[in-house]
Order: sequence, then C-alpha cells, then structure tokens
Amino acid sequence: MIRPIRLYPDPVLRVRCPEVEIFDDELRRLADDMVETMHDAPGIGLAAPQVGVESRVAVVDLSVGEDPDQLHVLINPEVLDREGRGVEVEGCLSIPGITDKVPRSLRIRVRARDAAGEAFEIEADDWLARAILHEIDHLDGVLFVDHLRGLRRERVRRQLKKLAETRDEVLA
Ligand code: K1U
Ligand code: ZN
Repeated sequence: MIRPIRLYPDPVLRVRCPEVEIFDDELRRLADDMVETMHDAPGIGLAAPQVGVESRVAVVDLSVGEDPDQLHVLINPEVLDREGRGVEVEGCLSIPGITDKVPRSLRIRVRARDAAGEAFEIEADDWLARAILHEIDHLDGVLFVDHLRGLRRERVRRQLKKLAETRDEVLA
C-alpha cells in the first residue's frame, strides 16, 4: 500500500525515532509499504517518519525498483565506520522543490537488522553511502538542510519559510 509522504514542516520529521523491538507482521507490512511508496514517489530512499511512523526503519534502492538486489531494508541501522568526504546535490521527498550540495562521508560500514530481525553488516560507498546516511539522519529527526552552512543555509531558510507558508495555505 502506498502511504502519504509527510512534508516539511510536519513535526514527525523532527522526532528522534526509537529502536524497533518487535519484529512482527506489522513491521513487515510497514517495510513493504515503504518500499512501494519509495518506488512510486519515485525516490532512492525513504525513512519511517516520512510516512508518519516513529520507528527506526529505512529503505534504500538506488535502482528505483529496477534491480531487486539493490533493495536494502535497514532496521535499527548504526554506522560503525566512516571514511572520506564528498559533496553532492541532494533532494528530499519531504522537502519538495529544494535541493542543495551536502557534504557526507564517502564510505561507511553499517550494522542493521532485516525485517525478520537478523543482524547484518553492509559496506557502502558513493551514492549508496549517501542515501543510507540521508535515511539514518531522518531516523534522528535531521534533514539534509541542517547540514548547510553560511549563505546556502540562509537561502534554504528562506525557501523553507515559503514552503511552510504554502503548506499552511493548503491546509487552511
Ligand atoms: O529520504 C528521502 O527523502 C528520499 C530521497 C533520498 C536521497 C536523495 C538524494 C541523496 C540522498 C538521499 C530521494 O530519493 S529524493 C529523489 C531522488 O533523489 C531520485 C528520484 C528518482 C531517481 C533518482 C533519484
Ligand atoms: Zn529525505
């Protein structure tokens, strides 16, 4: 089932989500729905708070549904190691119309659990590392715009203010 994507400034996007403790059918349904929602958007990642669920569940698929081997369901993900630094332009499905250059680690090692509760580790670099880090940020209530500094931060602050006003008009 495709779930509605929560948009900035929805407060759920600022929650530090608690860990998943129960690996049951409800969790597997959430993960399945997140994959369907990410592919439909389309996006290369999605985190549970973006569909209104305060839980440490993220999905990433750089192939956007083209290659099942590239789909990663990450529950309670933790970064164990990080290396390097790279800057690329990012967007966010919860902040439509705003993109900017974000610095992130280039290579990471992550431990997570799958939907059955099995622990695994994954090594990722370049865009996979970036997408995973973007999604882990969501689980901590952090948005890509929070990484911007100086003039970029000021510009994005104005863009976000406009976006929030537009949302207020739509919801009024
Ligand atoms: O979490 C999200 O908001 C999804 C976001 C993930 C992301 C984008 C860029 C860098 C890191 C993480 C998106 O998927 S935005 C859409 C997007 O990047 C995309 C969509 C279709 C094809 C290719 C990329
Ligand atoms: Zn995002």
